[in-house]
Amino acid sequence: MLRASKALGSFISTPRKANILRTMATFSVPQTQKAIVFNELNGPLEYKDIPVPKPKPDEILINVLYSGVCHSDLHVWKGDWPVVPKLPLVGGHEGAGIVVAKGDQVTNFEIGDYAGIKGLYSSCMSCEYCENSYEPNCLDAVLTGCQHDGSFQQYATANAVQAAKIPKETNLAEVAPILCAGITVYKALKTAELKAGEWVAISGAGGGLGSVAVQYAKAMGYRVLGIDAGHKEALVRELGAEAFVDFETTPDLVEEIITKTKGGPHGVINVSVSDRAISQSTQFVRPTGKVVLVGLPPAAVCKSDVLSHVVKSMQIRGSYVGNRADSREAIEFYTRGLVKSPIKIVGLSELPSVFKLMEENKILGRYVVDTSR
Ligand code: 8ID
Ligand code: ZN
Ligand code: ZN
Repeated sequence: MLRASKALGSFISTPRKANILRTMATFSVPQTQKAIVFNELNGPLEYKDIPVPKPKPDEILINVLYSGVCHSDLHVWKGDWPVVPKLPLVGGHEGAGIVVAKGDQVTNFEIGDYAGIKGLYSSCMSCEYCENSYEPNCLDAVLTGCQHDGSFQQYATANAVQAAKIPKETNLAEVAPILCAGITVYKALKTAELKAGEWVAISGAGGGLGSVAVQYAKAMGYRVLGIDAGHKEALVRELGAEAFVDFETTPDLVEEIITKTKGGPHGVINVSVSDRAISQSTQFVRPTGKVVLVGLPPAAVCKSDVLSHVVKSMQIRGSYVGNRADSREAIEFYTRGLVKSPIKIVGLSELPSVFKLMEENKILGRYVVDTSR
C-alpha cells in the first residue's frame, strides 16, 4: 500500500498542487486586491486595485483563484437586459476558490474549504418559490456579478447558504464553468423531461453552456445533435454529439435536423444567443416534444406558429440557473468525471479581450480567468 505522502505526490496533478500551494500562501487576507471594475454600462473595464470586502455575518470570503466568463457577464456589462446592475460593478459569477474568512453565523463552511460562487447570490428563503425550492425564481433574488460584486476579483463575498460546496482537491480552474454553465444546462435538461435514448438538440453546442450541455445530455442517456458554426463541429463531436448541423451553411436547417433525428428531437436546449435559432427550434422539435429556452439574446421573442404548436402538442419551457440541489448534483457529475471542462485559461487583466472574442462568436468552450495575473 502507498504511504499517504507518496500517494499525494504521485496522484495530485500539477494544477492541483498549485491550488494547494496558493491556498497556504493566501490565508492571511490583504487589505487590497486586483479586480476588473466598470463604472458605467458598456464603459471601460478597469483592471485595478480595490479594497478586499469584509464578510457580513451570513457570508464567507472566498479567495477566488479562477472564474469562468459567461455570456451573461457580457450582457450585464453591455446593458442588454432590463435588469439594472449596481455601479460600480465587479462582474463574474463562476468563481472557484478557498474560504479564507467567514461571518459569525456561518456554520456550513470552514476556513480552508473549497467554495464556489454561483449566479444566485441569495434569495429570501421564505416566499412560496423559495419554500418549493425555486430559489432562482424568488422575487427578491439577488444576482452575483450584477447586484452583488462577483468573481472578477481576487476576494469575493458569497452568501453561505447559496455558495457551492466543492470537494477538496478538485481542479478549481476546471470546476469554475460548472458553477453557472454546468448547473444551468443540467437544470435545463431536467426541465426537458426526456427519456434515455431520446434525441436532444443543443442549439449553441460549441459555446460555454453548449459544450457542457452536450456532455450532461450524453451522461443522462440522451442522443445528442449539436447545432453551431462549422468550426466548432470537431469539439462538439469530441464531447459526445452523435450528429451535428452547421447553422451557417446548411441550406434547410429545419429539414436537415428532422431528417437526422428521424422525426425531430424530443427536446431542444436553446443556449445560443440568437432569436432566429430559438424560433427555428419550435419548427424542428418532434411532435409532443419540449423546447427549453435558456439563452437570453436582448429583447428576444420566441415565435411559434400556433397551428403547428397545437397540432404537434409541443411545449415551450423556460429554465433559469438551478437551485441548491441542482447545483450539488451538477458538481457531482463533474467530480465523478462524467463531464469535462473545455477551458482556456487567461489572466483576469485580459477580460476585455475575452468579451471581444465572445461578441464575435469566436469562443470554443469556456474561457476561465486566473485572478493572479
Ligand atoms: O439561467 C439561464 N437561463 C442562463 C444561465 C447562463 C447563461 C442563461 N445564460 C445565457 C447567456 O446570457 C447567453 O445568452 O445563455 C446564453 C449562452 O451563454 P454562453 O454559453 O456563455 O455563450 P457563448 O459561449 O457565447 O455561446 C453561444 C453559442 O451560440 C452559438 C455561438 O456560435 C456560440 O457557440 N450560436 C449563435 I450566437 N447563433 C447560433 C445559431 N443561430 C448559434 N448556434 C446555433 N445556431
Ligand atoms: Zn452565467
Ligand atoms: Zn423567496
